[in-house]
Amino acid sequence: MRARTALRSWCLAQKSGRCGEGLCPRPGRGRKTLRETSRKMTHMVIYQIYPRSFQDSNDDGIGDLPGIIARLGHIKSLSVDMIWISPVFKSPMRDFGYDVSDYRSVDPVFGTLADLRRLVDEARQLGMGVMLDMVVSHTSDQHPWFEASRRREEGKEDWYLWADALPDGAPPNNWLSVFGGDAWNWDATRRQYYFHTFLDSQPDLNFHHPAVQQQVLDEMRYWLEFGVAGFRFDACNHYFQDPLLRSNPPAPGAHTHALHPYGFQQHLYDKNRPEVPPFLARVRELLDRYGAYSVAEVGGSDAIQLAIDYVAPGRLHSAYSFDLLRTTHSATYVRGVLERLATDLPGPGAPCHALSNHDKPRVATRWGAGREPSAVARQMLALLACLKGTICLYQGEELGLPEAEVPFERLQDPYGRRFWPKFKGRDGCRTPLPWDTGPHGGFSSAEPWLPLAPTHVALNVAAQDADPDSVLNFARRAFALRRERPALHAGDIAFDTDSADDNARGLLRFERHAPGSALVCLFNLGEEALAVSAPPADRILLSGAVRRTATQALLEPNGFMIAELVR
Ligand SMILES: [Ca+2]
Repeated sequence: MRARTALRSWCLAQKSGRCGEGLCPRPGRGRKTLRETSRKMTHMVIYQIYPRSFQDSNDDGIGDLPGIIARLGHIKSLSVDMIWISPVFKSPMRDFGYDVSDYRSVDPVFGTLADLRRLVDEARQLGMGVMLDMVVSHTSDQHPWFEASRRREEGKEDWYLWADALPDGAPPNNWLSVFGGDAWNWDATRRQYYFHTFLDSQPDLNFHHPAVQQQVLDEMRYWLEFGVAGFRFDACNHYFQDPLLRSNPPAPGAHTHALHPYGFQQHLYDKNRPEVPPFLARVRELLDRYGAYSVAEVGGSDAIQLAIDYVAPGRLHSAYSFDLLRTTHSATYVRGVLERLATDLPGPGAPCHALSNHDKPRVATRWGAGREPSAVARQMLALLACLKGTICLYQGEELGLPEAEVPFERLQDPYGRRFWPKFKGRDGCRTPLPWDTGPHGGFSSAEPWLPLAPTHVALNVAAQDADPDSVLNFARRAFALRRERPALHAGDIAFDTDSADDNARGLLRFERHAPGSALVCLFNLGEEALAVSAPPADRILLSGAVRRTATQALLEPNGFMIAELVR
């Protein structure tokens, strides 16, 4: 029933020329194309761009929209369906765009609305959609809505979470900020505290207010009319807080290992609230009018369950947790995450898998155990290419970039500056991309906002493009294989029920099945070489770090093999 509703809505969008999904190879060919698109929404390949560090076009040391346009061919070469751009809205950049002061304009550092228009159009011509990063859990404190609210302007008094001080002047409860310290900041104008999950310059919107919900939906509608293909929803599980402002209970034992006191609490009341899913249903209703796509970011403990809730029927298309973005990567652990998603998320929504992003250390280092980053990267790219659901590739992952070391004096991330050196922040995965051997790796002729990592220079795109055996060309082959093989992009996933021993040895093994086709996918995530039975050579579709004997294949650490299954 839902698919039929979406079908009609999408066709209406086509008729009115408002189709913004950007994937239709022949706009106007209606229903068949929609069915193909709807199916594809369960297995997208998304490429995430952190625009400040992708490509600078005007030599101010900061990446921008014209820079992205100039490099669309690079993205297209990776069989990408969707481009997710981290925020380019107007912002004072306290959190580098994740603090929006105007949702309907492009920050001048990134370019103009016309540049974004051209990016959307040119990406669409290449068969790719452009997704914007909707950061609506909070705004910048420079957003006119917050300025009106702190003045108690009629109608906007309650658009944010305001609370009186306790008689002794303390904040109303024990809620803390993810970025450290109290989550309550005193506003001298209004003589009240306001709540902020992140920086004190990022006040949280009060989603309990009907006008706030409507306004947020209107901001989305603006961009859907503009023609974007969908949204990534930042901090999706932080939209609502307990209206009674109850204090969180302690998390037993966490005070011995959590980075800072935010981790000492069970976050029962300041996030993950039950009002989120009904709001997401309203979002989905809007998205379906435009055939638009959605991915939620879900953090915190048991984020997998939240992700499952957020992509239940009638809610969002997809969601990613941070469960594969942690340091832990044993075969037993990875299997547990994948199997739970496969079992508990039956569809029509799909999980989104990311191994790297702009918030976490690059996987080639994080899961590398000190090994050669390019070997780790190849295995991780092959793993991504084999996963059921949507996959998300972060800029530079296709080059096998290791995490960059950024010295404290060049650190930009406020989160890292606060907890240095125990926690070095997020700049190590945000450094500029190396494009060639020119100044600053061809990123910019000016000193970049973050330094280009010396370890990245030799891994530049031009050099890898010219080398058939490079990580980049491997990534192109891996994602082309995923696109060509229905078992890999749309098939079912199956794990052996009796493979716990294999998992304990470090072997992650699963099968992908589509009508008439079955593939086996093997990854050695352990520290020792592992022997597996060898399929005939002509059945192997992709492999790396494998030694063959007559009857066996030896998977070295970081070894992998994708082969047609012989029954
Ligand atoms: Ca620039």
